[in-house]
Amino acid sequence: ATTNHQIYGQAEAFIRTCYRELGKTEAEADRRLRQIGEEIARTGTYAHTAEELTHGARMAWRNSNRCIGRLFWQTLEVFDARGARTADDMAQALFDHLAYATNGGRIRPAITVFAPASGGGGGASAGPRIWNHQLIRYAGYRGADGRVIGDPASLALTEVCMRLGWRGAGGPFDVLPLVLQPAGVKPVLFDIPKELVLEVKLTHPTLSSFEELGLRWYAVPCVSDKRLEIGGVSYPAAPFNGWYMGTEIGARNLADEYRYDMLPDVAKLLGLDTSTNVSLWKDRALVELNVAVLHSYRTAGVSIVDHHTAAEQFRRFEEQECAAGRKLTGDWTWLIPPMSPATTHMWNKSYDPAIVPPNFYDQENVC
Ligand code: HEM
Ligand code: NRG
Repeated sequence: ATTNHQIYGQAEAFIRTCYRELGKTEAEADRRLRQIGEEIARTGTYAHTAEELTHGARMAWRNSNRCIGRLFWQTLEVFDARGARTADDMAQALFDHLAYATNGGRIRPAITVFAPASGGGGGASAGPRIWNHQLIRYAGYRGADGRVIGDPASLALTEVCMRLGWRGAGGPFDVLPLVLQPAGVKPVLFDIPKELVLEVKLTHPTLSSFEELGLRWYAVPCVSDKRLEIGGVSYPAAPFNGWYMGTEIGARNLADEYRYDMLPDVAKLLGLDTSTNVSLWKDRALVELNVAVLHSYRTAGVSIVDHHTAAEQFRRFEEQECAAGRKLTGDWTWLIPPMSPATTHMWNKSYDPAIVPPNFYDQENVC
């Protein structure tokens, strides 16, 4: 359990930095901290102003050590959904988020922040939770023969959804429903309206038979199972999105043996010799699959970044942070892309893995 003293200490560190970055005076920070001190003494916690919430969420993105996309941290749109009480309120806020973020394919980074958890005074609450890993993700079903149809990463959540009454079509790309749990009550399922789920069918710029693989992916990656912590206050439901880096889809989701495992099929399409490692069939299939992902998103007018451009943008972020007098932190193992990592500048560097608040944290799965 966190003590009032600890919360105040974290609030103070946050408010001082936040107010300095926002160009406010020391006197304003002092005044606000007296108010926060009283509120914590009275209730065991405190509520952020809209301005603190917005800048705090942007700082959390800036501090996300695993994220190569941080150059754009100041453009994050922050939706304040702390007032959402029911599962219906939550669903509406998330539908609005998806519509804003998708924007017809010109994806806009955004976060929706639901009510905080509260440790203290007026009744402790673990806060609301979203059971989905991402707002949009494909179901995974285990067939009678033991093989998986769809995304094996979704097997557990798919089972939970079916136990709660959901019936999937049983295909490889069925979008899972939202599983939304307001504080202290049971979760409720919501199908996401089709018009809010933009998807891209995968084609290859020169191999016309590629589309026969029937591959597709969704436009908006929106991670919904992290806990956002700002100034000692925890927000267990705070889904955020940016756009994809192509390798996330082409080198992991569709390529990993424990995900869609498509490299053998792509290699066959390319006529490669899969009987020996030295043909480098996996590497060649990987390149063409990733070419197809980038080509398809571009052609469809859906925002996406290749890993070389993303690395250049991250280098500019490094320079920007240095110029702002802030220490850069990062997780090298996550920052390097899963294809051709040695072609990026990150390869030959090391990064300080310190965790600086505000930030996004792993939390226990609900299911
Ligand atoms: C992780 C790119 C926006 C926070 C990542 C990863 C990539 C990435 C490639 C590694 C994912 C993996 O290996 O599974 C991008 C791009 C963005 C973007 C291209 C475009 C704008 C954002 C935004 C936020 C954010 C808006 C938060 C406000 C994070 C966090 C992680 C992460 C917390 C770690 C996720 C985890 O632990 O699973 N990002 N990102 N990113 N990003 Fe970003
Ligand atoms: N690798 C995951 C998504 C993780 C977050 N990636 C982003 N985040 N691009 C996948 O679905 O492949 N973002 O906020 O843009």
